[in-house]
Amino acid sequence: MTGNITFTMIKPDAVEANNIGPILSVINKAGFRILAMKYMRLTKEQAGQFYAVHKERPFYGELTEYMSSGPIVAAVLVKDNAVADYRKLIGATDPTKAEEGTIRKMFAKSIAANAVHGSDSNENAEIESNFFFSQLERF
Ligand code: 3AN
Repeated sequence: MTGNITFTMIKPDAVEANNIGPILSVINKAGFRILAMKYMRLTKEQAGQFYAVHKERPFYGELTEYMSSGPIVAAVLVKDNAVADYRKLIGATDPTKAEEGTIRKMFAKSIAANAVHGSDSNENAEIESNFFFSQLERF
């Protein structure tokens, strides 16, 4: 394996809109390799654990409610400079501010239902990947 890892989720709004395939296609075409992947639904408690860094933010309740409202796809991606390149590919948190061609511009519905998650640092990419995947689930 060469390159760095980042962690992503395809969020409930994008799953509901049948956009798993189109989003994975954009990810692969941008040069990311899928190291691990699963389709699952988080409980509200698990979503709360995952987003614990945002506990004090006013949108924490809404965020954990939303992230547990339906199934998600969780995946670990590999590429050189994975974290920064993936943040660029997904675009701004607020889809109205996301650049043309980014995943959020193409698929996100709102700032809360913004289609995908992407790690914001190498350290968080490790923590988030370890939250979802064991070594036996990485290829
Ligand atoms: P990003 O996902 O771009 O790293 P963060 O880390 O600031 O953005 O926020 C984490 C998640 O919290 C976002 N993906 C979004 O779903 C949600 N979120 C962020 N800001 C808001 C907001 N103002 N209102 C509702 N949800 C928000």
